[in-house]
Amino acid sequence: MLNIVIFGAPGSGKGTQSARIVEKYGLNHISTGDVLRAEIKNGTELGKTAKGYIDQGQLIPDELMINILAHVFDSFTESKGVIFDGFPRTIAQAEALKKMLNERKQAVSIMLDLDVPEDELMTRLIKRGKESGRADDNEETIKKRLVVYHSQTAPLIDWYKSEGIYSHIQGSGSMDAIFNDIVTAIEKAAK
Ligand code: B4P
Repeated sequence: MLNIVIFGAPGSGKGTQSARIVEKYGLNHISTGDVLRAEIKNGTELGKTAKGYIDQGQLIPDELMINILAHVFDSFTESKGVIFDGFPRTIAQAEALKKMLNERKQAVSIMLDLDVPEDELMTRLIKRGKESGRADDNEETIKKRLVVYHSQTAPLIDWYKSEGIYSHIQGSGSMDAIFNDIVTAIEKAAK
């Protein structure tokens, strides 16, 4: 099983690179952001709850996210492995992911940290907001998301370093060059 955590600040390219990884390695893909946006679109109770947090640039509560994750994970059959895109975003989520995989006799193989300078993140997300109309891609909310990233999510870098599966990826540059670096890191981890 090749289980990958793709990590980075908002707009670092997690979704973009996940699509390429899925295509190359035939993995299942869990994007917690996509799951939440689908719930919002369908007007479910979960979607209504999630919208309140997302529009404020906040994270959805851990317990809710962890339940969603286990539910999606268990829906995969005969999987070659899973790419976790946008999960975990807190230490509590990382611990829950480790426990969930342990219970299924699995583990995370590698954590890819897409590192992008903050001014570039802002430029990318404002552009995405204009193109997609995503409500959380406006300057005010992006600033809040970056604060949340630094306080709640970035501590995972040290957490995964201590697990021995951390891999730094330069996340600025061409999408192809970034993908090449990702493939090199995955192949090294899979040896
Ligand atoms: P996500 O949907 O995970 O989105 P993201 O972090 O904003 O973007 P991503 O890194 O995937 O960037 P992308 O590839 O699209 O989260 C949204 C919200 O959901 C969160 O703020 C939170 O509220 C909630 N949420 C999600 N997961 C949660 C969790 N586990 N716990 C609690 N809450 C959770 O790239 C961005 C843009 O840059 C795109 O337009 C792309 O085309 C462009 N781009 C990508 N790579 C580029 C490159 N190399 N050069 C130039 N542009 C590039």
